Amino acid sequence: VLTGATSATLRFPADFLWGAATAAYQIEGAATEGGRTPSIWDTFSRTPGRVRTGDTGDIATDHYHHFREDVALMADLGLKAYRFSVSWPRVQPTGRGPALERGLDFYRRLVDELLTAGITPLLTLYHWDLPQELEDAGGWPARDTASRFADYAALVARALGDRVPMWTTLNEPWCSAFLGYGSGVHAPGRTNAADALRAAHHLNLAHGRATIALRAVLPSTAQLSITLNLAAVSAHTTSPEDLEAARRIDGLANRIFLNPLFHRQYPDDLLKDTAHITDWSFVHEPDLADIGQRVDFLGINYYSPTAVAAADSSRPSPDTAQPGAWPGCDNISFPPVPGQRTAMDWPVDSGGLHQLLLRLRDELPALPLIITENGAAYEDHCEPNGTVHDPERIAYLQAHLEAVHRACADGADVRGYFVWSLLDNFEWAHGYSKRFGLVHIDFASQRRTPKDSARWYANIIHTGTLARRRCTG
Ligand code: GBH
Repeated sequence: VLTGATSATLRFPADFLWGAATAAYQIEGAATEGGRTPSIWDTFSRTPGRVRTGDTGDIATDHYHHFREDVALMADLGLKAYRFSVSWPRVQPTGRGPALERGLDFYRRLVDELLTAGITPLLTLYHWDLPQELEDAGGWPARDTASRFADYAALVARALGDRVPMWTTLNEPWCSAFLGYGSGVHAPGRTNAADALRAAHHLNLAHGRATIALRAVLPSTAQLSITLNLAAVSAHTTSPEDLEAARRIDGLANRIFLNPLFHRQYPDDLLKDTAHITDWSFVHEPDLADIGQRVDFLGINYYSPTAVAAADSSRPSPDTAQPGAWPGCDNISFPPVPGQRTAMDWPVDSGGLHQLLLRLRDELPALPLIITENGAAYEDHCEPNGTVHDPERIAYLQAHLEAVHRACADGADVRGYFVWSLLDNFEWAHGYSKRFGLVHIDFASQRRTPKDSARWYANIIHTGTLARRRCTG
């Protein structure tokens, strides 16, 4: 039971799962070692103009060679859990056929190291690195990719199922579908609204079929999940036009995943709003039963809120919205949310996280939740010895943990929280220019140095309490 220990501190349950997260392409490097083949992110990042300053994940934080040191860092911080992803092309290079045992061995060693350190592994099967061969065969808009993913899931489960207790199928399918095939800002960089919607469905199907495959292989105690980047949507005003705009964005960001996953149907309004783009004939009747498999928890990634308005020429142009990422929403805008911003230019507002958690409490009352990502990039200033004082990051994390605590007190069933990210890393289209880590990386020397925020987080984990911020008026 959640309590305020004193009026000045907030106590979390003793079994709360405190962790940090990473993803394979963002940290591993060793892009051509051990028989690994290119993923769509290798191809994309090697294409001039796609990633800021031409950065690639070829070396990244070289975690592939530094994983023992990185697990030791996690142990120093007292992490209870570590969320990482498996690189599909490292363990099944063509996306089909037998496993590459050398690739699986890397994850066997990593997991063994974690278990020895008393850290619970939370394994994500897909954090955006589709084998390039599967993209060449059609990628996520192709139905077959869902079957390929289920086979890959079974292959990883057979190798690691005896020692990984927590599994996530997909990380943020919204990004894979709508940034990968809609706005083209993420790999594979395609821009077609109908393909983006097809991709979303096939990602849902991939999740469902992989969940069936995992249940068949894993021990009955395994906990299965999917991670969504749900949008904390709010209408800019209560005008009917703004409310309508918010409904449409909610459909494309949230209900396109939540409804098939938990109610075995796509929302009628979404189908209607997008009927001029696609007839949705790629949804076959049995798909919905496959998609709606039971999961043991839902992972939520949250960074900032999403204000939505009907397009209005008197307002500044859309703020965070990626053109093309929202099929059929050309007359909708994202008015800037006032207040502080991170180095990503994302607004800071922990109220959105609280709002989202209460919505899930109301709509999916029996479902345990885990915050699988939350964190912020800031312009870190690194001293010559590697030290980084990052009070803004601490303030961001503090505010969001308070929001989680408040949501729990209000009845949301949140079981854990993972900071994005353990390490500074390859921030996708931004390359290495944005730093989200608790631990600073000197990319020239690969030296790791915990930032002030890492020490602060370690203390929270150690005490299980958060000192409430002084009210500064
Ligand atoms: C996560 O994505 C990723 O899982 C992680 O790998 C990444 O490093 C981390 O966050 C930090 O970026 O402008 O229309 O796209 C978060 C992706 C960012 C997607 C904000 C939605 C706003 C809407 N989200 N974005 S839009």
